[in-house]
This record gives sequence, C-alpha cells and structure tokens, in this order.
Amino acid sequence: MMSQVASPSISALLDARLAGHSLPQGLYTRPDVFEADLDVLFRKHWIYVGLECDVPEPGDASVVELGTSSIILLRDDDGQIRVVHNVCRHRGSRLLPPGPSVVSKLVCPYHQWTYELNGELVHAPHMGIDFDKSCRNLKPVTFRSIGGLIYVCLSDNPPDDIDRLVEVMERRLAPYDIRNTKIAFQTEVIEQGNWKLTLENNRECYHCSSNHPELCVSFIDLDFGYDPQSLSEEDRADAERHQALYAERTERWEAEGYPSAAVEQLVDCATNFRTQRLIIAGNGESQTPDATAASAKLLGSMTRKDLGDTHLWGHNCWNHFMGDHAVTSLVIPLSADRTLVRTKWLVHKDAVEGVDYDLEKLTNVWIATTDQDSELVARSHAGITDPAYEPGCYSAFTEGHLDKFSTWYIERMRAHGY
Ligand code: 3BY
Ligand code: FES
Ligand code: FE
Repeated sequence: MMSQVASPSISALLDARLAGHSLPQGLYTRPDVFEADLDVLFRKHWIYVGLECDVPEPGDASVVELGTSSIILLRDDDGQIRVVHNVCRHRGSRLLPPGPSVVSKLVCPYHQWTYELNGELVHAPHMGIDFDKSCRNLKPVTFRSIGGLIYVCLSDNPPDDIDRLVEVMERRLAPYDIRNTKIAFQTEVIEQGNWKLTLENNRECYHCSSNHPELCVSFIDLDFGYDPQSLSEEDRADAERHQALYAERTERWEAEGYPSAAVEQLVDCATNFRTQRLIIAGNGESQTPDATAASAKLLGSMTRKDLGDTHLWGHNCWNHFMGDHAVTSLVIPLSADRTLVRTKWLVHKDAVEGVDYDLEKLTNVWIATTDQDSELVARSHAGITDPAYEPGCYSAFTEGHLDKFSTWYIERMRAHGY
C-alpha cells in the first residue's frame, strides 16, 4: 500500500519560516495558501485597485476583478466616485464586464433591473407594486481616495491604520494633483509566479544592475552603499558622498515645502506602506531613457523638474510620482503561480501626445523593467517549486525590505487565525 504523507498545515508552514530567510516552499506554491492569502491579505486589508482618473467623467465605470469578487469603480452624475459590488441584487448576475465601460445607468443584462450610478435600484420590472426597491440597492464597497489613488477594503472591519497612509500621502501627493491626470498608457503583464515573489522582487534592487539597464540610468537603489565592509576604499567614499547628498537634498526639499523624508509602516501594522522622495540619477528629472522629462506639461502645480521621485509602496503596489509623469503598478494574484501586474503611465490631463509628450519616451523604461521583472519572477517561481529548493537568506544590506515584507506576511496571517 502507498503511504500517504499529510502536508503540513498552513500554520505549520508559517511556523517553519526562519527570520531573515525567504519563505518555505508551500507558502509560495500551494493552492490552499493562495486562497488563504486572497482572503487575508486581499479581502481583510486595504488594497490599491485603481485611480480616480480611471473614471474621469460621469458615467465612466471600470471593473476590477479579484478572485471571485468583482467591483465597479464609477463616477456618478454628481461627479462623485462610487465603488459598488458588481453583483445584481436580483439573482446575482454581473452587471458589467471586466475593464472600462461608459453607462448612463447600470442595467443588469439578465432581467433589466436598473440602478442609478449612485447604486440606487430604480427599476425592477414585474416585481409587483408592494416590492420594496429601497433595500435592494447595489452593495457599496468601503473605499478611500488617497490623493486620487483608490484603495478598497472588502471586509466589514477595515483596518484603521489606513489613516496614517492617508495623512502622509494626501500631503505628499497634493502638488502632483493625481486626480487631474490622464492615463496615457496601460499594460497588463501576467507573471508566471506567486504574488509574494512579485512583491519581493520589487522590494530590492540587488538585481537591478545586472537586469535593468534602462532603469539604472535614472534609478538609484534605496540601499545604495551596500555592505560597507566589503567595499573598496573608493566605493566606500562614494557611498558616503551619496548618503551626504541624500541628507542635504532631503533637508532642502523639506525646507521648500515638499515632504521628502522616508515614512514607513512595514511591520507590526495592518496597512503596509513606505514612501520617500528619491533622488533621480543622471539628468535627475524623470524615469526615461536619458532621465530628462518626457512630458513638457508638468503634473499638477509642479513648476520644477528637480523634485525627484516620490515613491510609494504598498503590499499590492509600487508607484513613482515625478515632476512630469507618474508610473503606478498594481498587483492582483490570479492563482498560486500567476500574478497580474497592471501598470499605468499618468500625465497631466491636458497633455497632448505628440505635442507635450512622446509616448515611446514616456513608457520605455518601465515597459522594459516590467518585462525584465516578469522574467525574474517566473524563473524564481520555477526554482522555488523544485524539490531542491530550501529557503535562502536575505542580504542584510540589500534585502532588508524583503525580510520586512515576509515578516509582515507571517504576522498578518497569524493575526487572522493561521
Ligand atoms: O519600483 C521599485 O520601487 C523598486 C525598487 C527597486 C526595484 N524596483 C525598481
Ligand atoms: Fe440582474 Fe435578474 S439577475 S436583473
Ligand atoms: Fe526589478
């Protein structure tokens, strides 16, 4: 008779994680862990799902799918943002397909129940005169617009430490006026890997110099300087100069009224984020092939191109806000080994392609970087599924943020009963 070896529980896998190391194999590969991740990290936490500028005009709608959930971001007749579940209150049909739509009302294709853009049920044919429509409005989704970035929480008990993110980012994003941008370009890349590998890959630039020639023109690793003991005299002096330059720039930008110092909430919290105004390398203006601005029409009230790159990380996103444009990527897990990365390039809403900006110059760096990262994640996932895989140690110098991410992941799973 074949002997059956029971697989460890999710809780046992969480227990097996060694500090400073990548996760045990099953946490990246098992379908039951994937389902638990979706439930805990994507339903019980705040997630980034899109932007106000996805729905610029009344009647614009955008459907975002996540596991078995589907939500509609829309702009109502009063110009207000609404987020509702894409589930008809009659017999549950989806109202709109995934992606963008333009609607005057939300009409269910099945039996024509009709909802106003604020979610109110206004027409339900053949239900009798006693039928009470008022308790059949579309279910609202709890959301916050943070400087134009839309975060939702699908649970009835949303973590309240989102308030810190709101407080920090509303102020930081104000000069960019992201609410008044337009999406100049969008890509969707399906990475052949677990969503946590997508995030881990984004949390380090250890891999940048050997994999991202385009990005390295403008991007300086957050952990620049590395292990001081292993540096040559010359490189150490370089790293020290870099630290001094950071301190000086940060102080100057802050004095000029632009919040710049690093703010992070990465462990011991529900809502995971980090922001800092980063120095752009080379010509110092933007993440483009020559580090000069791609759009002549700067964002919001920006009058300068020398204000670096305000980066923002969350557990399902990374973003870069620069003087002339912004790049924003959101992560949606599709299965244990497939992850969607949706990236949008934002410019001033009045910027005209071919006049104010060149689309190729605007998108070149992050199209290349996203494709390169997709390859890295696929290769990493494939190696991790190999029986020969065992958790590896993170570099204390270049992978500290991965350690924090994995630690946060374990903490959050535990906080939700695993
Ligand atoms: O987009 C980011 O924030 C990260 C930082 C290092 C690698 N990647 C570019
Ligand atoms: Fe929507 Fe019937 S399911 S009208
Ligand atoms: Fe990368």
